[in-house]
Amino acid sequence: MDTFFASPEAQICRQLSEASRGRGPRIVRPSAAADPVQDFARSAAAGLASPPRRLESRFLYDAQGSILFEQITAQPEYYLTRTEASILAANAARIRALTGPANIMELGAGSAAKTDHLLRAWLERSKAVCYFPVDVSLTALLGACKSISARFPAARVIAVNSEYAEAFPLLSQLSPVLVTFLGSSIGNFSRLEMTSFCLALAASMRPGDFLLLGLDLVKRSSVLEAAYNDRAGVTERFTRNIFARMNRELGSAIDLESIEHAARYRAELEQIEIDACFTKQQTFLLQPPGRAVTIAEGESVRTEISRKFRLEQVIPELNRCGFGTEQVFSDERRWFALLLLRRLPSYGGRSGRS
Ligand code: AVJ
Repeated sequence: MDTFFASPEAQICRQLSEASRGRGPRIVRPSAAADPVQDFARSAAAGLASPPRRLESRFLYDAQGSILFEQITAQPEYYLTRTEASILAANAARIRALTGPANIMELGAGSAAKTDHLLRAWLERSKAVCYFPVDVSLTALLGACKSISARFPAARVIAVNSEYAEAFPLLSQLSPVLVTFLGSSIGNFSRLEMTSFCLALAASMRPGDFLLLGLDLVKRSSVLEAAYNDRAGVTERFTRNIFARMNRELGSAIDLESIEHAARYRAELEQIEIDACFTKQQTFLLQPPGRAVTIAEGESVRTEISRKFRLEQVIPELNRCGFGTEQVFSDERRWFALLLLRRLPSYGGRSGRS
C-alpha cells in the first residue's frame, strides 16, 4: 500500500483521475494537520491544570484506544453499534436511492465495520465508489483500508489521517458527497461544540450534499448506564487508556491501578458523564511543557460526555446549522436514529452559495 504524507488536495485530484485504472488504497495526511503529541500535551496540561479537570475525549482514540473502542462495540450492554448497524443494513439501499452515486466521506471511521452496508448498496448500483475514511488513528485507518479493499475491490479508498475539521477543506472537491458521522459520536460534543461543528461542516459542503448522522436517543437510565459500565470492564480500560497514553507519550508515570472509571447518566442534562476517579493522590509531570500536576485522592477527571438526543429537539437545531432532514430511520425500540440530512441552499441568515 502506498502511504503519502503530502498535500491531500493534490493526492485526491490524482487519485480521482487514476480511479478508473484500479489503483490500491492511499493514505493522505493534510499538510496543516497538527502534531498529535504536541496537541495532546498542550490540551492535557490546560485541562488538568485546575478543577474541574478534564481531558478532551478525542485523545481517547490512539492505536490502543481504537482497539479498546472496537471491543466496547462488541459488548452485550453496548447496544449502540449493533442497533445502528441493523438500521443501516435495513436502509442502505434506500439511502443510496435518495443520494444517488455520491462519494462517501466517513468521519471517525475507526475500523469502518459498519460501512459495509453502505458500500454494498453503492456497488449494487454503480461499478465503483470512492470512499474517504477520516480518522486520527493511522493504525485504525490501515486496518480499514486493508479490510475494505479486500472485501470491495471496486471501492477506491483514500484514507485521511487527521482530525475531522482538517478534512473539511477536501469536501468541496468531493461533491456530490455523502458525509457519514455515525455511532452518535456527535454526542461527545457539548451543545455549543456541536453547533460550531455543524456550522463548519455545512460551510465546507455544497448545497444539496448529504450528511448521514447517527444519534443515540434518550431512553431508560438503567439501559444507558449499563452500556457505559460493561461487566467485562472494557469501558474502564478505555477510560484508563487516556492516562496510559499520557504515560506513553508525555512521560507522566501515572499509576493506572488507582484510577477508577465512573459513568453516570444525568437525566436532567440527558447525558452520560464519564469520570476517571483518583483513589490516591498523585503528582506527575507532563513533558513537554514540563508542568507538574497534583490530583488529590477522591478527585476526578472528566474524560467524556455522551449526549442523548430527542428528535423533536435536535432536528430544528440541525436546521439552523444548515441541514434539512430528508429522512429519519430508526429501530423498533426507537433506541437509535439515523438521520439523512441535506445541506440547505441557505440557512441561519447565511446564503449557502459556495
Ligand atoms: C464513540 C462517542 C459514540 O459515547 O457511546 C463508548 C464512546 N465511550 N463507551 C459513546 C464511548 C465509552 C462512544 N462514541
